[in-house]
Amino acid sequence: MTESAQRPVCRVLDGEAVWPPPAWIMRQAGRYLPEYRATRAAAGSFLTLCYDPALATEVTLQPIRRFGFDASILFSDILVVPDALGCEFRLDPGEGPRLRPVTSGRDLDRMPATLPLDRLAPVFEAVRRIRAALPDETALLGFCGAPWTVASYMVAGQGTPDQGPAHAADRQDPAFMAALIDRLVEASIVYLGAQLEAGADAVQIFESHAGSLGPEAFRRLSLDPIGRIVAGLRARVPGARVIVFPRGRGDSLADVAALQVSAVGIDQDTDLATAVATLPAGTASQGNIDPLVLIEGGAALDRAVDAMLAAVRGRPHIANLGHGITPPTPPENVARMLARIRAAG
Ligand code: 1CP
Repeated sequence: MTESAQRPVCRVLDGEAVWPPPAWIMRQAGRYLPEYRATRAAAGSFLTLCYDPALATEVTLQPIRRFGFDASILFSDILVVPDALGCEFRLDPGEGPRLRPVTSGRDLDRMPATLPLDRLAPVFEAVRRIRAALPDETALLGFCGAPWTVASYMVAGQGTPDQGPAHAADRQDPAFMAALIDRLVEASIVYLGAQLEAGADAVQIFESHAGSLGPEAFRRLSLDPIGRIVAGLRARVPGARVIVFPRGRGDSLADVAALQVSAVGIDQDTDLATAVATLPAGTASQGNIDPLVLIEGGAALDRAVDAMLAAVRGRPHIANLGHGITPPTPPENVARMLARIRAAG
């Protein structure tokens, strides 16, 4: 049995410049894969996939079997946390996620004070099963959404282009927004801690909607709460490896690194060489190939891979996209990208 610390992704997260860099891609289990679409159709609903340990294990392993990525990410969603808090997450065909909105202190009072872990037991069971089924050298990543990103869905009851409803709630009732964020900080510590205890090697915190926050709000609603999650998690699970992905915040990566994270995720709108120069030597980077170039494939993809490799040579890096893979991506382009990374001399 390989020790967790020997898995290449873990070595990078522990600060080692592994070469060629290990690779996985965000949303690697998903609609671009015919086997995912088939399993989802048979399951009937997205939430069944999330809450049935056998099905969650199956779809998590599909991209590992097909491509042999260096990391596997638990198949679930950031919105299972609000679901467990009573917000009734739904994803109907052809629509985005829907939740029962939480817009006031009174709504918060109706929510359980602490995250009901029994409701999420199938997720932890999936983590145990995935770890048991994975190749020894493949790392297993757990995840959650950062408080601001999750709060933006909870306040609106759905996805929004600019997180307008959450910004309005923060302006009109900052005490409510602070209390909602605090609740999510506590829930995230407990949730990620349980994923690590079930066998995840590391966790990623997705701050997908960091880009719409101004500097003051970014510090208050994103950086500070994420910092409290990292510290709280390490108090519970010493040495916990944490990747933070502050999408749209290429200007603030050093501030994110200062939260003592293991790695900072970098989106495709950020110049990789410039970004990594702002990180401490021991803080790993992750990213940042453009998902659109992965759709295109061919020579354009080869150039993007080479540019990524050139920007991170000599430092701890995990090869990835700058955001999630999208449904029109030909799976053979993923294989081409991985082969080129692995051939890097
Ligand atoms: O089959 C389908 O139609 C479901 C599409 C889908 C999938 C495949 C959703 C609904 N969630 C997921 C899985 C998922 N979501 C994973 C699985 C692991 C993997 O990466 O393979 C992860 C990590 C997430 C995380 C997630 N969910 C984020 C953060 C990352 C990101 O992409 O920015 C966000 C913002 C969500 C919310 C969500 N869930 C689903 C969708 C389509 C969305 C975004 C919708 C929106 O904002 O309108």
